Amino acid sequence: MTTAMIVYASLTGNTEECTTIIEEALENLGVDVETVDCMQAEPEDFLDVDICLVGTYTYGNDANLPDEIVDFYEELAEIDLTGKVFGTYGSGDTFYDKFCQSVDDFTERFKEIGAIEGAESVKVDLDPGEEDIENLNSFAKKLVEKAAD
Ligand code: FMN
Repeated sequence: MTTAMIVYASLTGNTEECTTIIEEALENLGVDVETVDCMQAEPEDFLDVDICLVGTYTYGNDANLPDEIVDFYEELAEIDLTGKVFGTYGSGDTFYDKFCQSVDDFTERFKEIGAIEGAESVKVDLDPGEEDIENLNSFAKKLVEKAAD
């Protein structure tokens, strides 16, 4: 059975909503999914699954990572995920210049540690609408297909 772990950060619930959509999509595709809040997650746990996901919002004056996910981001650099499939997603606000910068930061970090981008990241403007839901479902499907390659 294909396995996945989703690590997420969400302050006002938008990224959490995206997380639930992805979790359900993966489960419907027969994937065994574990979803963990970033404050409870350890990067090493990604070593035990086929698909690694991070969902995060973007915050701060300079498009900073949310405070609660900084440790996870830094510790992620210490592990080797060569050959594992990853996907990133999150909510932001197009009002800001650096829309969903934190999603891009995690994409880069995963690439640095050897993981393979299984699907292009999904960036959602505030809460997920109909089109976003479709994108999140197709994101989940692509990740599963890539993991089966
Ligand atoms: N969104 C961005 O895309 N880029 C930003 O630089 C950014 N900075 C923010 C700074 C502040 C002070 C606040 C309140 C929001 C900012 N946002 C930014 C918007 C949040 O990422 C957005 O509200 C998001 O939906 C929150 O996700 P959550 O509901 O999962 O917490």
